[in-house]
Amino acid sequence: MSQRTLVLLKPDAVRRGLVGEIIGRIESKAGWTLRALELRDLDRATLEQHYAEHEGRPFYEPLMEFMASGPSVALVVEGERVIEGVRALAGPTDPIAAAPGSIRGDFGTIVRENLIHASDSEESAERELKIFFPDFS
Ligand code: D4T
Repeated sequence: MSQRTLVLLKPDAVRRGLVGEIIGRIESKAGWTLRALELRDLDRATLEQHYAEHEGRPFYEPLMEFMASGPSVALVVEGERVIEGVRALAGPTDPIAAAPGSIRGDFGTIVRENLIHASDSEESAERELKIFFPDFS
């Protein structure tokens, strides 16, 4: 089942020069293709839409500040079961709990600075692709 997912390489990934490494892991999966890719500063309005479910939580404001602290890379990736697959490559939210071999497990230590976002369901992917790539069809 071919799908599309929204992937963000967060400001820590860009600052630390890990963009090539992370995109390389995604590109290496057979049959997955990059359909859009852009380095961009994420503005408050975009971040509010993206993280609406977390509004009011204690980590919300620090998360928003972090996500606006430098450019991110936004990508659309397409391929077989890519939604579940990129989440598996990323590993769980807490990088210390993430298995070695996963992106967060190999490179992260702090929950907030966990390097990558990837849509977690078909519904999320549809919603998030509209936020970040409204003109993409
Ligand atoms: P994203 O959405 O960025 O791909 O992360 P996850 O899907 O893995 O996790 P999430 O939605 O629960 O969290 C979104 C974002 O908030 C940061 N965060 C999360 C944080 O700083 N403190 C916390 O306690 C939690 C739960 C990390 C990712």
